[in-house]
Amino acid sequence: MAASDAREPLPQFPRDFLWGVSTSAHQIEGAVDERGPSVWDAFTAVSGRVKDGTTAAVACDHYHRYREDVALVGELGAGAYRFSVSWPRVLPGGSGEVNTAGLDFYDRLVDELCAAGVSPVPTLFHWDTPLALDGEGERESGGGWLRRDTAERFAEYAAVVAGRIGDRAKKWITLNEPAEHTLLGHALGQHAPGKQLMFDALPVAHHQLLAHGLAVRALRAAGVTDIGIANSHGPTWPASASPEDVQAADFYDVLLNRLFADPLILGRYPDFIGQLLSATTGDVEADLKVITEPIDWYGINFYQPTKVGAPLPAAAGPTEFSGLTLPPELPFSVREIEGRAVTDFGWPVVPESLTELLTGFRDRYGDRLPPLVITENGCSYEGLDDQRRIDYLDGHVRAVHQALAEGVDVRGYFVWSLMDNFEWAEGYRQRFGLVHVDYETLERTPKASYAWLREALRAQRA
Ligand code: IFM
Repeated sequence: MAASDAREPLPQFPRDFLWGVSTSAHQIEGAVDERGPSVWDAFTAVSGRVKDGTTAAVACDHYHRYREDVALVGELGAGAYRFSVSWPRVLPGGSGEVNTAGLDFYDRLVDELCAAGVSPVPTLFHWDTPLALDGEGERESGGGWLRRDTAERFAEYAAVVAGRIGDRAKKWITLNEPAEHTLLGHALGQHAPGKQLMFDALPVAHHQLLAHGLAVRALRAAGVTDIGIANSHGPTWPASASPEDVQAADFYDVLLNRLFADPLILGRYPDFIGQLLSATTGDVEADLKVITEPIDWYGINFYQPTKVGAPLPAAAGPTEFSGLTLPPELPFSVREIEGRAVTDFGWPVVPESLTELLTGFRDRYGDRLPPLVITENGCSYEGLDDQRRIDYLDGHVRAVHQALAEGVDVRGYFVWSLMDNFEWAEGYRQRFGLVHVDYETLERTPKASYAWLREALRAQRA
């Protein structure tokens, strides 16, 4: 008997708990010639930026194979499918003229999901900013999300998409992981658009938050009533009790856990962030009124906790963390969490830290905290008989249940990802899917974890 067969059945969740699977446009759609270019197309065209030298030009070819993929979601028994809409597919120039064929694609996708009994959950932005908005000539000097009016263009785009699929898609997400897009894409330059602005990247965070608030208004004006945002979070553990390590961990906690959550939930930035922003961007206080436009729930993408210590001596050089290269001038250093299994990405597997995160959010934000939804959780492992993915998911689902038992209002859980896909700067090296994709033939093959989840969801419905 395989180890997974012997495990205890998962505890029963509330009947209306939402179970889903997630993907994003740039990572799966392909069909690059049938949309406008995004910052990711420009970024991946430069040799050396993606570790295996690939691009997402074809990816999983989901644009042409979406029926097969929706059938896989339906057979899995998931109640919801979280996908992202490609802004440059809908508006190739970022604003203005709509690409009707692109909008038609999402229309067909939503119809197909509804016919399969799966709720469509669109995310409006998952990092693929139209290149036209970023501005080739402005790479270092202020295009894209460094510009305030990108937030206004985003709200116009939100209205266009909601006008077409808002009648059938009920649950919406404005942005995915704006922290990663700010820090990896604009501060460190290891994601698109490849800007290395360090702390001068902060306006990118503010403009994404402003875009979120304006999009919430646009969605509500289009009749959408169920809106959230997906932010990545994880407990931050100081490497020791020394004041230097605690201070460094606090700093990291602000960047990962509070930079976006505080303004969204409390209507204010963490202290030093607010001061830095006021010096570089417009009327922050007025914008915060837009940013705190009420949302119906708050999405958390969770993968791992992080142990953080004081910066290492500069002579130690750059350090590797989660596939990133961290420069020594950062005011913190990431340390190894010892004694835990790691995924193929090297990420430590610590399921109980998800309970810690969720109860910590409840403690930090109290009555101001909207209901929570786990909008992403998953792991990269090779192989079709992926018992380690089953272990990971089993442990994390139990951790969510424990948070429920401790009184945290969690309403849903989405696995990242339905299928293997283009994992950004890693290329196709990290496989996060419940379904294996052969990138030569594009054949889809459900893994052992898919069968496990199908049975788990069946048991939840029983
Ligand atoms: O693949 C990504 C996704 O696009 C955003 N959240 C984390 C995932 C795994 O790295």
